[in-house]
Amino acid sequence: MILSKFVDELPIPPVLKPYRKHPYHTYYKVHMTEFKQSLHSELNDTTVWGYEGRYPGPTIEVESGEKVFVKWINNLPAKHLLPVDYTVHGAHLDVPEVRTVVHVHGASVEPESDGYPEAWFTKGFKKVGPYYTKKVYRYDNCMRSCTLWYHDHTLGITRLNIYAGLAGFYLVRDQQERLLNLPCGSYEIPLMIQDKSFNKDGSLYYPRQPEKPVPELKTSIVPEFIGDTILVNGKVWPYLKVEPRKYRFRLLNASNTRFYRLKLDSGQLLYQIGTDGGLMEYPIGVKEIMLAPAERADVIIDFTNLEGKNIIMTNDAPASFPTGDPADKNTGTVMQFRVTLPLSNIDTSVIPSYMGPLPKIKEKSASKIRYLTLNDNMDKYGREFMLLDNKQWDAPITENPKLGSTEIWYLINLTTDTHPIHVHLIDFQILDRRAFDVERFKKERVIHYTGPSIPPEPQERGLKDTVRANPNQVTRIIMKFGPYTGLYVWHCHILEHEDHEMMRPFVVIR
Ligand SMILES: [Cu+2]
Repeated sequence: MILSKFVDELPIPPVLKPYRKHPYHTYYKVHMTEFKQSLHSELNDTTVWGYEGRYPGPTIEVESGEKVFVKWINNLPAKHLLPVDYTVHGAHLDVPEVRTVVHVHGASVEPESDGYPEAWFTKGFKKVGPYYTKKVYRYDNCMRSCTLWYHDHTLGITRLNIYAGLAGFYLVRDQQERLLNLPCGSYEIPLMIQDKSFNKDGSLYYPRQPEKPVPELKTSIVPEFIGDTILVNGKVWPYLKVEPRKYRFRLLNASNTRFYRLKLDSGQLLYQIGTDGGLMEYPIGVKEIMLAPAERADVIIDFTNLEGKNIIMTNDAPASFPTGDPADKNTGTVMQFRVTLPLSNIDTSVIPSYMGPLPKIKEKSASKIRYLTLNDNMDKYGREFMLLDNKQWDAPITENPKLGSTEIWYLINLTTDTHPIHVHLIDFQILDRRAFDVERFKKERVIHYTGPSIPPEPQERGLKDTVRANPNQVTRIIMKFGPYTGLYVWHCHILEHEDHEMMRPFVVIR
């Protein structure tokens, strides 16, 4: 079933209103529920899960330094919307089927409020996971202005909870950003890009078995999920009417597995001004933007003098990445911009020539180097799965950085996939990527480089919390751990990998 393109208008999630606002803190309540929503006008309404009755959830906007408290409330039904595999870690039959815990991706928060995968809770907080500590999360928002997102992070069912709709934007603002005179108000729009597949009746399709089924299981996790339909802000192939002027878009890949290489079919440039962790030093004009799951790009698109034009945002990344099938005319199409609105005011916003300093972390400031492999392995059902440092989720903690210390992590990818590796709590900088001899490494456990050190791409030269670790390469990242101590996680953000052991705890120690 192929749906028509550009028949529905792009929805823009509303900004969430606080439950209470005090001079020194703000308090929100966010309910998770099941409901029906129209994802395309040719499709029956789809049962989804969402925050505050909508998918994607409302956008949470905070000021840098604002103390924010959020009570995340699970009002979901007891039965999951999607097929649960009870054999993956944390999802066994000894726990309730529907569990939630919320993580603000990219935020620096105390460990009790980070949404630890085993800190889950059920409806009414009736049952809670072993690491659950409290109902109301606290966010100090000590970051600079940046594009973050909140989403579910429950052990063993993250892929299903996010696919069901549990995701939304979380924007941090600050004075530095305001002084830049970027496009704002109705000219600043978040774009959450996802792929899904649908059954004929309009319900969400998520596979019950991999291509090579596991006969002894009714439901088995799949190694990847590749949808045949692209949605932006919860609408299939939407259009957006724009004025002939500059717009700022917060691009987010919130897909389970799919990567996007985004372009405009007009051939015009996208002006990237920010990465995962906020504004870059200088804007860069780029023809295409690569986004792995969970990566963000803050871009300005200039529609000036394009009155009457229709511009399509396209995607040409293969799925899975990088060796999977090429995008087709459906998955190669993301959304359409229609320059049909009259200019309501003179556009005085700018693409700044300089956004502000972003000091590089020096390699010699690192006190610890960690060599961490990305492996594939086989589980007891004969399913291929991916591991970090060849260890499963339950293995003893091995990454234990000291508070305030700087570390360099060598991500040594021995698999054939690109894995978007996400580290909680901190932002990092990418040092370089370098080709190496994988077979020799497997035999001798020594890195033999086969190519020169490749600096990060221009679009990655900013603060990052998710990095593409490509096959046959060592990807090096550098970061300073703090300001909190305690238990966090790092993981692959391909959700099917994350749920199937490609996640590890780490602890920041005093
Ligand atoms: Cu992965």
